[in-house]
Amino acid sequence: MFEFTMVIKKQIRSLMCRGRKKKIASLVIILIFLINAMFYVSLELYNTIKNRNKDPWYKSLRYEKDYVDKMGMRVIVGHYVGGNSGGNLSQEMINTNHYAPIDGAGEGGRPVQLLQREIISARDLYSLHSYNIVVSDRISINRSLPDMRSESCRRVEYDLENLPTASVIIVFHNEAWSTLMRTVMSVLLRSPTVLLKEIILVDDASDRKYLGKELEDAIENLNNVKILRSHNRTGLVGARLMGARIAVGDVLLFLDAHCEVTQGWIEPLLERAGSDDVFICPHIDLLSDDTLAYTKSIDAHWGAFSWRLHFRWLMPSNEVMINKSKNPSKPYPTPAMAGGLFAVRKSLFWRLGGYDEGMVIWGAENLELSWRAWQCGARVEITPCSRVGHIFRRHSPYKYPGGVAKVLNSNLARAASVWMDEWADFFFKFNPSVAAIRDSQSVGDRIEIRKNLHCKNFKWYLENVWPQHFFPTDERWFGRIRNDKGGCIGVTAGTPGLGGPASSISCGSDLDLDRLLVYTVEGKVMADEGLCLEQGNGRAVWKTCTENIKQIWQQKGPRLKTLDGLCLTLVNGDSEDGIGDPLTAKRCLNDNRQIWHFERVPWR
Ligand code: LR7
Ligand code: MN
Repeated sequence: MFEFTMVIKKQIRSLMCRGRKKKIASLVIILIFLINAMFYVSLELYNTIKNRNKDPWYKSLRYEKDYVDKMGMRVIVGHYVGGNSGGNLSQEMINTNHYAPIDGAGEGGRPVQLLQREIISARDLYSLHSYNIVVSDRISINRSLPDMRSESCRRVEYDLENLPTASVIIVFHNEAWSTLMRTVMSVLLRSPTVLLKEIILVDDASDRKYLGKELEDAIENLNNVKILRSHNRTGLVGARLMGARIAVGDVLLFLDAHCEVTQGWIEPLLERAGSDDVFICPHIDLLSDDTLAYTKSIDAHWGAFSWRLHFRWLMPSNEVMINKSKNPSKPYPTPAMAGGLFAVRKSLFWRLGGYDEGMVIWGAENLELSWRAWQCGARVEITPCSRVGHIFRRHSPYKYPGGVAKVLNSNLARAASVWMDEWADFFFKFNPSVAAIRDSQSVGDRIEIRKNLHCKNFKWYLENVWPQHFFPTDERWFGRIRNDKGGCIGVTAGTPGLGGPASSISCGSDLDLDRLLVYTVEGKVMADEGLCLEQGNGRAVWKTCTENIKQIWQQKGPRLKTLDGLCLTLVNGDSEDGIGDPLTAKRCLNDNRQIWHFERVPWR
């Protein structure tokens, strides 16, 4: 009996031992796996942390100008660097559609993050479109987006039966397949069928293979989606006109080819466009060029332009802000539109002269259209209730035949010479490269339109549509303000649109816009981009022009005095010649650092 139990015990022990060995073996395997996983995770973590404080990877690419404006909003870069359209990528890479959606990626407008190793190929492909194509290709063309409207906008009810119908026109040149199709699908998914007559795609001579038959196959089964092709590269104006000519809807509704519309986007546009005297724009939100995340853009903004005629988003006038807070769902006026996204009754579009067909490729047509609208009896407005996302790009991915400067300058020259009167002289005087090609542009037919429509002049436009403008006028002083010690008041190169500390800078030549200032009757010292000299805490600063009394500098003899009696002073800094020294407001003394010489420069 005892023997027997011993044997059993022994067997159990050996069984257990065998079990233990196995257990140990599996434990070792698990441990090896865990160590490996931990190593991988910490490597990823290390990389993320290492990169967190660094600029995102695409910052290493070349851009010409800052593209964030004073409100921290992305703006269109006025002077694009023409793209290299893919540089040394293979033809196969450039011409193939790599759309391969991953379940859930980017849904709800959320960002898509890539792994460290994927970023490398994304970076190589970035130059193709100037946005992250790898990310775009992972997001479903039918992705969901949240309702971006404010409470008050959601409450507005529309009588769909009585709204005019829309022809949505989307022009493109070498757009990515996924962004183009996502634009189309977002319109189809979020527009009531009774309102959407058709979507017209206009291909502006793209040479990417996937935009041929593959695109046609993709839209074949979609209702009312057509495609037109321009065989020569005409530019966005020519392409939009092609679409507009065949449109059958009551309203023309233009979109760029990398947009996504959100819930309820079309009703407010059509309701307002029905009135026949307005070009109505949606509120434009941001689609990240890196992650394609949908983010709301700042609530109150309107469009205008700098002395160099670069489009800018600015803070609307006080009057508009007050009206907006009383009536948050109402459309509000804007001096200029960004250009890509707007609706207009077809009859009004043609009555006011369509577009200037002499404008090639890209640029300035948005200002021309805005001036023409306002000056010829119509309006340009933004409705806060229609929200559309757009991918803002830092530089242009496509080629500019003849060079980007020539293209943009010739378009600007056309717009300015037809609509800006004395301010065209101002623009040409300080932009000699544009003036040089002014005479090569024939704009007779456009001037004819202005005459026939009995349009108002540019002075009327500035005074009535944009009274807060920062351009010189006959009532305003214009020139350089030089300190007795040397150096002039000016915005230091590199001061961001948000403003920054003010110092004196070298005085430059008479044609140097960076040194030239407007001094207004009420005492504001204005520079280009709508920056005003403001009495700060300790140091004078450049800030967006507002009603703030700290922006008033009264001219008392050779001094500039704040309302509390302090004198604008060039602080004694490190310099010999006064250049680079900070500006501040100080107790008035007998000091030539408080003496300013006003050197007038004719503004036109
Ligand atoms: O030769 C061309 N042919 C084209 O068909 C050049 C461009 N295009 C297409 C292009 O594929 C795109 O769909 O035209 C559309 C606009 O070109 P983008 O996206 O390169 O322009 P953008 O968004 O940088 O620039 C803005 O300013 C332009 C000035 O000409 C146009 O008015 C754009 O429509 C306009 N975009 C917007 O207003 C979107 C909101 C941006 C803001 C703020
Ligand atoms: Mn665009």
